[in-house]
Amino acid sequence: MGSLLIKNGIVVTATGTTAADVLVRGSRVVAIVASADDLGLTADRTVDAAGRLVIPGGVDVHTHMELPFGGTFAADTFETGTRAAAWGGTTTIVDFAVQTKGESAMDGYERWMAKAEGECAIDYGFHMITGDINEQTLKEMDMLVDEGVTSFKMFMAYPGLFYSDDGEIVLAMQKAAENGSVIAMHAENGIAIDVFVNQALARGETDPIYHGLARKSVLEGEATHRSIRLAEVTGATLYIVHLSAVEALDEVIRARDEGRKVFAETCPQYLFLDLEDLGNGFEGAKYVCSPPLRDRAAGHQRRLWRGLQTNDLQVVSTDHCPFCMGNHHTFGTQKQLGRDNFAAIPNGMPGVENRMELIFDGGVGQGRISVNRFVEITATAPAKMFGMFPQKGTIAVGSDADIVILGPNRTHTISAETHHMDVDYSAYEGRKVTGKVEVVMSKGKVIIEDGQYLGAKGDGEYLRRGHSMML
Ligand code: DUC
Ligand code: ZN
Ligand code: ZN
Repeated sequence: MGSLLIKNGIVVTATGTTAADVLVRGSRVVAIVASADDLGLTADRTVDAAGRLVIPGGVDVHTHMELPFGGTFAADTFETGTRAAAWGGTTTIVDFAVQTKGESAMDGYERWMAKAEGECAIDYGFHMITGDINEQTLKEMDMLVDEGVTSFKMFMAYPGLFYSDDGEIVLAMQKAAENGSVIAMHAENGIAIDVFVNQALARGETDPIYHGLARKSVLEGEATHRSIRLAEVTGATLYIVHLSAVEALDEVIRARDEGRKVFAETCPQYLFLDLEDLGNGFEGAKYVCSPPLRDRAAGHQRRLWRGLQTNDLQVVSTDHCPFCMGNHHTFGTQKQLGRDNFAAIPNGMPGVENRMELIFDGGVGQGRISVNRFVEITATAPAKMFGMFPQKGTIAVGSDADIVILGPNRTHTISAETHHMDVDYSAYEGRKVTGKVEVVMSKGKVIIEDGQYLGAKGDGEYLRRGHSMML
């Protein structure tokens, strides 16, 4: 691969904004200078970024390509999902490998490695979902850290599926504290939630809206509190995934005020959508995910934005886990599985392609956060949190040339007609956003330009992650 010069743009990182030229040689950034011309720097190719922002490629640390769930699979494969991510300005994902009950964690990891190998458009890493905590799994957690899987997702929800009880969580947290990995927690009290779910169904309340009403925000707060205290007694570093509720945020704020190693992400769906989207009969199935969308009037959205402003929330990821409303060409019927029973609707929604533009528009465009904070929460902090910085998440000499050129004033409308995710609806259909990803570079290769995908499957490589740098 040759050299490439990005000229005349405004280079934005988490810490600064400068008019600068960026020189890329091979897969890395080799110089950031005020004027390449003045220094006589040339390259095989020049890209003019005049009037546009030059930002680090997005890092989405929460995706589920091909996740088996509720009798089907998430609709995007590693091929289609990572390509869609690239279209939206994301150049790194961390997906979730799954250990099922009775299976060895290493076997689960290898299965997921095989699914992704040679398929991805962008670089990818894995967290491990530990679905069966036992002596062997605890040993395998050390082996996985050596493989670059330095974070383990546990579920306080989904009894009978991914659920771990408090004792299992303590054992895994003790191991994580010992080997320096991070526990990523799905914090909803699934045992209590299932009681409300079953009571609703017994009353004949089968529509998607009841998914939102049964999974009470207090029960997210309770589980968040419990996981924080379990992390306290074990010394583990805790990362709360997909935080959606004020009650959970308040627990995170309290823990951070106490100086604890507690971090949290939220997702665009909790910042832009709400409980009302779950209404409108079965149309609401599009928005069934867990935790559920929350009541806007109760202030959840407003508080989440404030959490991002105050750094009580450090990351925005997507929890991209799409299921079709109709039949998926490979996996068949998806959301329809729950037509008469909201509990049977596969949980999840699409978003990997929309995150950067939504947060730029709703965050920077609406004056809620600076452009530097935008870069921080979408790229730099996730890369630091999960041991990929400074290779990923910034534009610096020596970093991978994962770079996005974004037109800050270009407006477009999000739609399933034009998106690239392999799913038949958009959760943001018709939403007009200002700020458009125009050029995307992955490790020095231009993969999106002039409305065309120029990459190939297999461009993306496995990322052996290190330890978290957020401690
Ligand atoms: N939540 C979802 O909405 N989908 C997949 C898993 C999860 O925790
Ligand atoms: Zn989850
Ligand atoms: Zn998830």
